[in-house]
Amino acid sequence: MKFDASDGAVASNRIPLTALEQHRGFVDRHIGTSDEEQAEMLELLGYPTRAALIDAVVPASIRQRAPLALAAAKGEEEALHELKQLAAELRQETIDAVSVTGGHLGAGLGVVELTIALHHVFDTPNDKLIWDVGHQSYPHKILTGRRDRIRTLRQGGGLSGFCKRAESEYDTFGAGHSSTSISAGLGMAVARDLSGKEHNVIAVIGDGAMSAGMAYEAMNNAGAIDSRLIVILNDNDMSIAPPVGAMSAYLAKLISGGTYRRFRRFLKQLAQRLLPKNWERRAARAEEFTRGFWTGGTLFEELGFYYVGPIDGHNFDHLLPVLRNVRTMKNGPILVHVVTQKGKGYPPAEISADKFHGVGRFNVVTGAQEASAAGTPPSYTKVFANALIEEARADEKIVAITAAMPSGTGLDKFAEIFPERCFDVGIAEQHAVTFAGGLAAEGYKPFAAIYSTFLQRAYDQVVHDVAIQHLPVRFAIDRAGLVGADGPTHAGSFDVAYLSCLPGIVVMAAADEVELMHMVATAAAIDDGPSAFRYPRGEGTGVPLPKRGTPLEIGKGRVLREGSAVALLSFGARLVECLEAADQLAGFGLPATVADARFAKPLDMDLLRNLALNHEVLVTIEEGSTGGFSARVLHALAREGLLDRGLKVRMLTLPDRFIEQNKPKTMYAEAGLDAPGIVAAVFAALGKERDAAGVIRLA
Ligand SMILES: Cc1ncc(C[n+]2csc(CCOP(=O)(O)OP(=O)(O)O)c2C)c(N)n1
Repeated sequence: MKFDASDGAVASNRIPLTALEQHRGFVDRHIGTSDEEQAEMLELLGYPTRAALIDAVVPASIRQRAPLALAAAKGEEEALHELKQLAAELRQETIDAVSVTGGHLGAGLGVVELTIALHHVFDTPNDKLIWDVGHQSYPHKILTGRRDRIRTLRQGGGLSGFCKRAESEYDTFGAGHSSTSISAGLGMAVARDLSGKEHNVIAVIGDGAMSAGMAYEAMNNAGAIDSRLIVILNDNDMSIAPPVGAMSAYLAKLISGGTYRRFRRFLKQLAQRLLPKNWERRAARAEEFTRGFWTGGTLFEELGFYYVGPIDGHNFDHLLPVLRNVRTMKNGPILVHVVTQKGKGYPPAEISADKFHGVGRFNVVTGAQEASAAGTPPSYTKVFANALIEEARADEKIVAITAAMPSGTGLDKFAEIFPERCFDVGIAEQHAVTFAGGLAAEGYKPFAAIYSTFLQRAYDQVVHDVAIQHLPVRFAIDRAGLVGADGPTHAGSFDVAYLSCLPGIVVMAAADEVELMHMVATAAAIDDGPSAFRYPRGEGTGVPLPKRGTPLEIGKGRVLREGSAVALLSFGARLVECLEAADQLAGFGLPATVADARFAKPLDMDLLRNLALNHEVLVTIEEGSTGGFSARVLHALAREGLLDRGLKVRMLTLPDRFIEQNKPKTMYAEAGLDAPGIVAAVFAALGKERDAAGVIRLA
């Protein structure tokens, strides 16, 4: 089989992945070589060419250090060798799978050895292993019975891109949002103690996730409860972007301190000279060693944790003895500080700025990701960033805040131009909102750019620190509505419901990218209370963009098309579907008015009156849950008596269930929020149905 670098068809996934030069040389040499030549070269480069261990391995066999049936007869050295071979294969399989599905790559590559070591040492799933966020869990999924489905990752009907209890007994706690693992682990540890059981609970949390308040709340509580809980701090010195804050500096200090270097030197000597070749014995010595050797980690020790580390998370000689050691320790919470490299073993990831945190489909050989087609409209995120930059040029009080998502929110672009006016606060949405409140209290104009789903975490801060005090914090809410492959944990379903019930807030949704620009300008101009504007993931509609947005009249919608029978009232980016539905309805002799509400709060009462009084049917459409825009419309109609004349109202919202990952178009179709869904709702309101041939008949 051959690599074809031109079309990205990868005929074999067995690439040596130890160094960039090696990788490049390999690519050059492999174009046009025969299968035999390739096999020879792989052998020479040290890539495992023996029977694939990964084909047969399950956690139990990893634990026996005997992934191959015959391995029981082999020595310890051989077993360790097999774990290393397994690591190479697992890394390879992860790269190959993500090249097909897209998803989170760098984080998983960084924990390949750690994943194997954890399943090797602990009795999973009896011992409970919890992955924080879950974006690094692909190698874990491959090892725990899901290898055959790994190329369905993040696809409709496929494996989730995060840990999910319904998916496997090895996924002990669902995640997607960060920094929950220690709390969940502590709950499980206490449940174990209450029920008189003995198993281990292990939470793996990244240094980025360690920047969130929840992690400290959990550690503080764990120290007080003193239950036996193992926390593995996976420190790769990266969040999605480089980590920020004092904790990251503290961890760097621990790693650069003498302990880490001394320990590495000790183990190296142990491995090379001091002891016989038997690694079990070496490991046993290291176990003893761990008990008294480490110092440092004072912060964690003050919180009540027994601190172990830092240790090299890519070296089984280091990982296995330490994990064995902590497995047998009977005292309270333990924190094992493991140092890893994000993107480890895949040169294109290792050298990229974000270590391939999240990638689209890519060519395994070159690492090149699929580019969007030429002429694709800019993303809403990009339009937001550019619009905010323009506003900030005109008003020096404008500042921007992100909670560890500089590239995801587009604020990396803002920071390039206004480094002093852009703040990455870490994975700390609650703090981000109150921090913005403080800035607003002092006369600045903060834009807190936070995804809809992550803003959920900061709800009390929105209510208590911003809304009650009428502080003009502007919430730029990206990823509004269904988001596709990331699935229900990341869907932006609830923000309209949870924001528009707050007194004094202005809530907007952009129908297209020009509207988004206007809403950025509107929010900049609102200086007497909080405001929010939401916009979806992905590309805009391609409308021509002005240089700068124009502030909108607060609480005023717009009518795009007039019709006499039906009114379609859209809030947000389903407007395109409404226009298409109106076309279809016109074909059935049902002329429709199409309006864009722009504001869920305050509502445009003139517009509502007009729609309610002059149409037989009113359909509202939004990319959000019940209790949001439509609920407010219905409430207002009822209050004004506008329902009393028999107006037929239908409210199209997301259904009352979590929608699983798929292509956004499919998800919206499933939710009935596309043009056919809108047309069907109109027919249903009129008591008509469309038959299979598309002919309308009375129901
Ligand atoms: C509450 C919340 N905010 C933001 C995110 C987006 N997010 C996903 S992974 C990640 C970085 C995590 O860094 P770290 O824990 O160090 O793991 P790494 O990816 O470096 O392995 C962020 C910010 C999230 N999942 N949850």
